[in-house]
Amino acid sequence: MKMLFCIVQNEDAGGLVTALTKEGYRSTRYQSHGGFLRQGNATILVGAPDEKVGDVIAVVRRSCRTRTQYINPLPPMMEPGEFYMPNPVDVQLGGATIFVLDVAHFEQV
Ligand code: 2BA
Repeated sequence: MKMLFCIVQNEDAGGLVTALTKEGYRSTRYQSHGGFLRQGNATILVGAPDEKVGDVIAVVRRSCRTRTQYINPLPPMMEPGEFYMPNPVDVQLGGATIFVLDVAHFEQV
């Protein structure tokens, strides 16, 4: 058995959980935050048999899309009297970041 950690954008999380459920996969949704942008995203945990990992990833691929986000970089160190006009830079987000881990033991009691 494997555990998939799928980090996705909030906008895609609801649709992904719905699609997984429709395909017969159970999932758990966590609210999480990215370390770089410090913005909310969602982490979806999916426990699945080894042979279904590709299928789960296909569902994630169908449900999540890439978006561009514009951010203002931090201002540089400046001397008094200098003026800084930030130029927004674009950052590509997603579709999804997926980690697949081996599950040593699984049981429901
Ligand atoms: P964030 O850490 O907020 O990163 C958001 C986006 O910023 C990333 O999109 C990437 O395009 C960019 N980015 C991240 N770190 C960067 C850096 N050091 N330099 C330049 N650009 C950087 P994604 O790659 O699609 O990642 C989306 C979210 O997935 C991340 O949000 C983070 O929450 C998670 N993630 C991605 N890679 C991870 C990893 N290796 N370990 C744990 N979480 C990861």
